Amino acid sequence: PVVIHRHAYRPPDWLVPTIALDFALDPQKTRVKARLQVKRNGDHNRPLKLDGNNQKLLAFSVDGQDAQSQVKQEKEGLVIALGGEAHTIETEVEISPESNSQLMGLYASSGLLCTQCEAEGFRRITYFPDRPDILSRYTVRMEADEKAFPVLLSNGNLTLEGKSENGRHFALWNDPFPKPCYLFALVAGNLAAYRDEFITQSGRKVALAIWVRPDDINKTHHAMNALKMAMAWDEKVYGREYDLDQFNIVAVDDFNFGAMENKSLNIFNSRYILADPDTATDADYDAIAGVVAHEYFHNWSGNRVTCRDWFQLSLKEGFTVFRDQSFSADLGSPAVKRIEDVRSLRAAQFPEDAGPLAHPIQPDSYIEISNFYTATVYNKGAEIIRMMHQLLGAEKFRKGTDLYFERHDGEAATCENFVAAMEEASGVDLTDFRHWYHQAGTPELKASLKWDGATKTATLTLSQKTAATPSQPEKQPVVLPVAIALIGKQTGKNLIGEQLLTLTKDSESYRFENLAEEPLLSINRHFSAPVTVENQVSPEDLAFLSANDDDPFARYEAMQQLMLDFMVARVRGEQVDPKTVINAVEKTLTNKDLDNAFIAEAVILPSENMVGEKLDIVDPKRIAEIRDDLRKMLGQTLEKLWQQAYQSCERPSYQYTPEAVGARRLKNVALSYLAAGELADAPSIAWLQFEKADNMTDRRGALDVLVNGFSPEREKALTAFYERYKGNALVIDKWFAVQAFSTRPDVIENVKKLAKHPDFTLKNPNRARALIGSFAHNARAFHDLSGEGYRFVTDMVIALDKINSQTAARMIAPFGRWQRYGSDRAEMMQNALKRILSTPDLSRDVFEQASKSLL
Ligand code: HT7
Ligand code: ZN
Repeated sequence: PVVIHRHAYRPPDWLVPTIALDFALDPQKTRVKARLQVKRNGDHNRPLKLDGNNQKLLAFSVDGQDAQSQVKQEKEGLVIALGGEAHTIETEVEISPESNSQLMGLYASSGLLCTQCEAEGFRRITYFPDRPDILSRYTVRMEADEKAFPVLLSNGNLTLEGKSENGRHFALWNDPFPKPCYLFALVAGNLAAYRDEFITQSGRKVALAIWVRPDDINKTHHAMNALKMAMAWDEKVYGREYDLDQFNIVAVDDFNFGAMENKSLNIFNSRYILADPDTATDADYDAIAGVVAHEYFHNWSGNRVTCRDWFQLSLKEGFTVFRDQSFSADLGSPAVKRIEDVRSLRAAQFPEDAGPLAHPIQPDSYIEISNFYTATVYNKGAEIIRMMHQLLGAEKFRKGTDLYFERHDGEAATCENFVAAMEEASGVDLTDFRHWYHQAGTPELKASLKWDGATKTATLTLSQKTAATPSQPEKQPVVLPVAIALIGKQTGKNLIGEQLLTLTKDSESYRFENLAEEPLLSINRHFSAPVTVENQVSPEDLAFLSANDDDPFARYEAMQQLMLDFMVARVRGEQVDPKTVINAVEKTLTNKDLDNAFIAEAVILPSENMVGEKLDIVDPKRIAEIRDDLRKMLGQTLEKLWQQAYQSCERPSYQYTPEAVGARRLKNVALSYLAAGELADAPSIAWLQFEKADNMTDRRGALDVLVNGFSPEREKALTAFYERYKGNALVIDKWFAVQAFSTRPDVIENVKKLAKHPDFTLKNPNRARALIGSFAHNARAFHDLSGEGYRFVTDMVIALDKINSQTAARMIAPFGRWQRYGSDRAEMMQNALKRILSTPDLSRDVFEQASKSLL
């Protein structure tokens, strides 16, 4: 397979200032006519190359003359020599949306026709130079059967619609903003709109519509509210106003990703739009608001200023994730939001950075760009923007983004353009900071604090080290903004306020004088740098910090560290006393100054994977036993407190307010501890909650607990849940996922049975992820020594690759961590990868992930 290198970038030989598309839509056979105005870019005599695959070429002409005999058809496109400076190229192709199971290009989903073009889907619709640095003005004509496809949408403004022959109708759309082809979109189908409007800061009225299946119209209100809040927030915080008269969102059931920011026509996986209390959990509500905001924010960070090439992906994605995270933080509790974001960074990105698929946020090369829509490019990318925000301060950061948007509006830009704008607007030198863009791996930050009682002076030594990653054996020090405080060991007072230390070298020392008392170190407050911290602190001091640190995130961290150290010591066979952990949990649970949402986050144990990351050789079974043991101990010892918490969080009826969401969160955490304590009445409490729940958070919380046990209530609840929601795909996804995540030893047999359930299909990515993706992240089951877990996921990846290679490729990463396991498991994991690689006609996507995972 061809490897694309970052340094091989060359400007395009030909530009395409305008394109007119004409679609004769039909699920089986769609005809696409395209008229491209092409313009030579620079002084050269190279031919015009048009990317294209999966389509039948019916006609090709240059300047109105048939040129089928001159055009060279290659495997991945067309090549034609052109004599002049500007020409008109016309093509006609036939494509089949219905047989497009890859869900890239134009495809059918539950009776709709829709497109997905990022990253390289446009070439599956028509022949075109499919690269993001070619910006074109689009006019689109679409025609379809009026009964089957009454709604016809594309980017920009609707300029004309009307009837044509044979029960067909048409619509004409015109997008005034030049855009790369990955932002092109079209939707046709029987859709209903939930409408609203937004008045921009300059007084322009924007018509908003969320298009869904008519039955789902009442599930769109939350998404619409989120959209309006996001529009107002972007004006207030970034000065960015919406630029067209319409903004449309469409929800589709079959989608490879979360959503897509096509200019003025965002297309969403329906799981990130549809919500009502009966079917969506509080976590779903949060995710919907976050993704709606994310896609909307792309209108500036991604669309008005786009990416020059796909190595710049983090330019739009890292920045936009930072923007959506800040939006959600402003909407609710910033501390809880930060905890959630850091938890997912640690769960998804840290392992990626520590394994064979590690890459910088600007990768050096790729085989298939779809494999680089990763936690690194997105979430580590966001952390890197966040660090710039800290180093510059909010005001200069805003000056930097203003300059960036102004300077590059209407352009395809680079990450370097962004950093340069930040640097220029702020006057802060970011030379060394740029290493973050090209260096993979999570830095380890070592901290040691020495106290001199005689002089009342503390000396803090910070040092950093980044372990080697594939193809990067040597690492340079990176710029680390480390927020610290010193907390008095007696009084619990913050002795120095918060200080931002900027570590730029391998190691540096800092002195703090005239301290009133011996201090404890509060480090990497609010997770100021995306690092792991190595800091020898006793369990007693961690417990003290967990109760006294004035930064809520640091309190959470101290608690997590305390629990993690305990579990790691137990896995290593050390005799450690759980008393300090139990007391710290008790103190947090009974602290009246803390809100429920925070308490819930703080008392959840670090995941099994987090424990595994601390060990040289991972034994998932032993880790699970130790973690279960601690949960049981906490459940039993603090039974009364869990019961109190549970009762105090009960509410007479469902409300969607931050207070009510926090209460439900703590209530369900308390329930899970009661169940972990194996208390005789836990299943009946859970069943009662399940039965009388007036919302999905409580129903799902009860099911999560029951599914791990052997009580008769388990089967009752699973059956009742299925019967209640059959036909509702998004909820049935939960039913599959809950079972795939079960901690019961028979989970593998059950999952294999579920793969044969009439509702299971590999064709729908949400369903495939719900069962296989969830199971592959159920460490104790996936890594079962029988090898059955590996075998099952391997079979599924091979089968899924034929249908949807992008989705299949995303399931390979867990195998790539084989080096971390004992030889018995490692060998089976390697064999699984080899079996995948020996499959005939493997996709580029799966080949890249599996071959890199074996190294
Ligand atoms: N920018 C969007 C990326 C995306 C995507 C990428 C590969 C394959 C399918 C896809 N669907 C959407 C999502 C976002 O970050 O907003
Ligand atoms: Zn994005």
